Amino acid sequence: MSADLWSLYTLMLRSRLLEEGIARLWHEGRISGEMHLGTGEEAVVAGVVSQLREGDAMALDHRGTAALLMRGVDPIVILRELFGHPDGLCGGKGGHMHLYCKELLVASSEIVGASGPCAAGFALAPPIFESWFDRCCVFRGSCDGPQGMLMESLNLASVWSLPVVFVCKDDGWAITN
Ligand SMILES: Cc1ncc(C[n+]2csc(CCOP(=O)(O)OP(=O)(O)O)c2C)c(N)n1
Repeated sequence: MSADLWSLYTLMLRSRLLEEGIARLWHEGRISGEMHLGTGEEAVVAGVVSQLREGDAMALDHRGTAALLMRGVDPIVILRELFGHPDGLCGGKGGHMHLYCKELLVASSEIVGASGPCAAGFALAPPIFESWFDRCCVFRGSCDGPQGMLMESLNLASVWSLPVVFVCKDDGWAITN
């Protein structure tokens, strides 16, 4: 994917418009449960996702909608998922915090810090599954630092030279909405 300024801006704008639509639907009570959006984080996500190649994996946190959209997932399929529709991205069972896409090698988790072990797992997979993917990037928030599993993932990634890029979206907050 080209990383020129217009294509980066397009990724960011599409994501913002989709998430503003999701926010409206959620405030109208048409999407159940909590809602965690990536509004304001579009730039860092676009910058990283635009550098991914085919075969790269992504491990996402509880604000994964933007990364999935930018990676190429159909926004309608994302919306269907949030509505709990069987034709949604995860059969309507994942909701907004447990989005995954097998074809694009993307997995997410609401558990703060859990994207670290997920990414290390992606990175350890190739010897087992024979070049299943090339590299992995992991998005994490700013409050998962004290999470043991994140520290262990960073440690393993370092000592085993795993092909993982850890991206901290530091918004200065640790808040759920
Ligand atoms: C292990 C764990 N502890 C607590 C929570 C509840 N929780 C959900 S989001 C959140 C804050 C996350 O902050 P940060 O990682 O900075 O991301 P932000 O929401 O600010 O984007 C917390 C504590 C959780 N999901 N998982």
